[in-house]
Amino acid sequence: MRRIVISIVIVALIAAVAMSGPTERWLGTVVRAAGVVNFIATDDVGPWFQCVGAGCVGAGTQSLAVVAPGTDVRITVGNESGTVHTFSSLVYPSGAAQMPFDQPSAFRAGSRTVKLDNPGLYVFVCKVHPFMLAATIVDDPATPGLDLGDNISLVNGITVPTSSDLATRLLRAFWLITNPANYQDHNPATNPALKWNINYPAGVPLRIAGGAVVDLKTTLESRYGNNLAISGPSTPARKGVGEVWVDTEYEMTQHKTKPGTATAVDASSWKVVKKVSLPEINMNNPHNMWTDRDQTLIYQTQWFDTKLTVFNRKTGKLMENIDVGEAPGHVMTRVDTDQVHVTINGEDNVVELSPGAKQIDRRIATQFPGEHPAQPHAHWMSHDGHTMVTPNSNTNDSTRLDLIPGSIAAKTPTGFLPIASSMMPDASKYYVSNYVDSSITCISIGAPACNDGPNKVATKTISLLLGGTTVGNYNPITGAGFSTSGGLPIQTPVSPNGKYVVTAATLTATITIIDTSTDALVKVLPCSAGCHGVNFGARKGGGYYAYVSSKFSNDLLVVDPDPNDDGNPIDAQIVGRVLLVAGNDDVRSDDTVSAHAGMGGQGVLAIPLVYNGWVQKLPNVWKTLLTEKQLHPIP
Ligand SMILES: [Cu+2]
Repeated sequence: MRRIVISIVIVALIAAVAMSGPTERWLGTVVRAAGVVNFIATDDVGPWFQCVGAGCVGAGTQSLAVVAPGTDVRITVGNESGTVHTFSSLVYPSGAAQMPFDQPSAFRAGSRTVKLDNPGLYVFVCKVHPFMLAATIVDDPATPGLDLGDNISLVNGITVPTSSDLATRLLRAFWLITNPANYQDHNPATNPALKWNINYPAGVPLRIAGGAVVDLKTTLESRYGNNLAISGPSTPARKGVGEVWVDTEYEMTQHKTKPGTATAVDASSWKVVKKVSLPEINMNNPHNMWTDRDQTLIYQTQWFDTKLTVFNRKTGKLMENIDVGEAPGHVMTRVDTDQVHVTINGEDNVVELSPGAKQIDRRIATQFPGEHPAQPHAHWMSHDGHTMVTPNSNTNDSTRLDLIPGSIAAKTPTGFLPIASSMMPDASKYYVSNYVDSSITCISIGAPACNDGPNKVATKTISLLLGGTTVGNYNPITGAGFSTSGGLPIQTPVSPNGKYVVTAATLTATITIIDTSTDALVKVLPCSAGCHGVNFGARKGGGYYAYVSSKFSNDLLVVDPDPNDDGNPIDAQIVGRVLLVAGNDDVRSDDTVSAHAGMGGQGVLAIPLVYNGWVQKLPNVWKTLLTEKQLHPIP
């Protein structure tokens, strides 16, 4: 009798498991938090917003929660991070209550909480460090599958069905970004098959537009494939001049707890020759670099800290480590004084430091009194050192600073989350990349200089994603044109001769090129996962290379933007791929790489500097390596 009862119980249990289906099996580990689900901000690669405790879902990411309607989502910034952050809506169910969520400024310590009432997908981003992501699915237990909702809205207003290509592209990007195991390894020594796989959780049913229930992994793999072939390294046929430095911001070394190294590539041999990790200061997320007039010092920002760091380019020796403010973003020098300018990305100003960054000379506000802090990211400086422009990631505008008096000359609206900028070599106009809007704003500095058909206009918005015919022609519903557009653009330098603008777009993993004579998008090239940084260096014998780094990849692309030197970038092409991994050759290094080798490519700096204003002030030893035209980039 007793045996029979046990048998019946076992049969009933087996039946229950069989009937529950994949949803409940996957959700078996999930606590549908009824109170609060917690994320903490970290400086660690992948789980930058790390989910902790009840409601977190271990699904190949540490940044996802599944909760019941009415659950609070809480972000805490504490000792796990060295700087300030925001926890801001990027995506939410269309029309959801309390959305979009944001803060007036980035914060250093404490918590912020928002209640999620409506079922659907919510993605939060740090507006200072926009690769920091957290996702929460609010699931109505009464419906089958995890509720993504019918439509999602981006914080800039774009609304698409959850069945659309854009919706699943964003899901794919979330799994890529938050798990370093999903990054692209282009090194045949560690990835002999040269395949790239994103590990999606299996058996996760999603309830999408119209109530259809689809499997997450099956849907993403049928739309975008998986275990895809990627390219190994290749050497450009023509040499470059000098060195190319890349912030391999995610590379871990043995004697540091914080990620990041600076990697130098010799532009003649195309080999990694130096890696600087500075374990003595636990260098934290080195993000962007510049050099002094002598091309001897490397100015290095620590984006998840408060320091500008200076080291000797030849020896790697630490020279200075100076407190400048929260989340120092980008750094450039002023050609007339050789002073150093750093954006304080977590705050409301830029700092001007003495040559060598031995002391802070001035602090210049990036907004008017009473306005929200601008939180400026990648600024640019003019050829004469008198003008600086900032993209203000917190206020959706750009500031032009007159550096002689240290005052604001103009503020101009941009698109959503402006992140990087660059200026024409004659300072006639400048360009700002708008991250969420996937566009570039052209802004005139004096007389109208932006081209709109036959007319000169004060400002112009150039879409990199939508509305184009042969390029910039993405259809967010069907996905057509994705690889010939630029989604989520970041660094965007103008070529030293002022002919074109090369932009790294991270969502599409593409490189877009704008012709400055028309201010139109003319060319799109493929990039690597997390395409991020661009800067120009000298091509040996004349012309330029654009060097392009990618965050979720360990390669540096060498782009020849104008192979026939006619000033028209329509023939631009990728001519080489350099591994940012230290090889077996002699590499000067101050620590041993322990994880994420060569990953996290962000700031790019080519030595010698080739931009108008800087190139004329190079030491003679560098000038002799350049052509007359390179030494005088504009007539
Ligand atoms: Cu942040």
